[in-house]
Amino acid sequence: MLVMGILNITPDSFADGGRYNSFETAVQRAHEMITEGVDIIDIGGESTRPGADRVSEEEEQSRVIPVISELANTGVRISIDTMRASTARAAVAAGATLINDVSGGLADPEMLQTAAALKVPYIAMHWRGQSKDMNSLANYENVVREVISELQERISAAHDAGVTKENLIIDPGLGFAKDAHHNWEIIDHVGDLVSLGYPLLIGGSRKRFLGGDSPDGREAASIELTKRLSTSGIWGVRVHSVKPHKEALMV
Ligand code: PMM
Repeated sequence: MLVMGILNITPDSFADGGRYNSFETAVQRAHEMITEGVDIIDIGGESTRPGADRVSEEEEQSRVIPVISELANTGVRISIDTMRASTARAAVAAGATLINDVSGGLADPEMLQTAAALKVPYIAMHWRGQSKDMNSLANYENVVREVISELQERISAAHDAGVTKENLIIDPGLGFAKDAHHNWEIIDHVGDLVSLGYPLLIGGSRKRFLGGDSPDGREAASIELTKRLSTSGIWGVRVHSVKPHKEALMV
């Protein structure tokens, strides 16, 4: 199971906003993660915390591209966390080798074709709308069934656009248009998602449903979640701290 380390180069991400918000601190954090054995570094320049405003394409790219270029020669796998085809394209040109799209191709009509043309793995996350609106979209009769069927639509759309099966990874998007109960239902039925036959990524690290009174205060619960998922057949976890998750998986 892979450990994807989060590097949010944003002033306002919910767990680590502002912490790595300069070129120097971001590159330093990436080198720390490499030392700790990270498998993939997921670099994002736009916060997706509930209620967040969008940033411009120029602002997003000016945050992430210099850092990706700087890290390209380290050999570490870099994914670009973006909903924009143009940012995905620029990031892959700079050295990223995976695209992580929290909108699963819904936010930018050019994204799926772009991912197919770039021939890099593409992560399609379950998403129902922009961060500003997502809390009001958390309505389900059967969250597991609906997330699976909406992900199946994104899988079909990705294949129709030319993304190959080998290059497609899926993610149920914990916390995106989902309340705590929805997230736990998904975790309880993670096997149903694995059964879809695509590598599955789970990003629960430091999210509110884990309890605790601050993102940092959810660290122990985040590691417990990784341990719980470690026997479920998932492909990877997307986490803020690398070393404790690698150690938990080794045990
Ligand atoms: N969560 C966030 C951002 N990007 N990408 C994927 N694939 N899955 C997630 O669950 C996910 C994501 C929000 O968390 P952050 O603000 O801590 O990065």
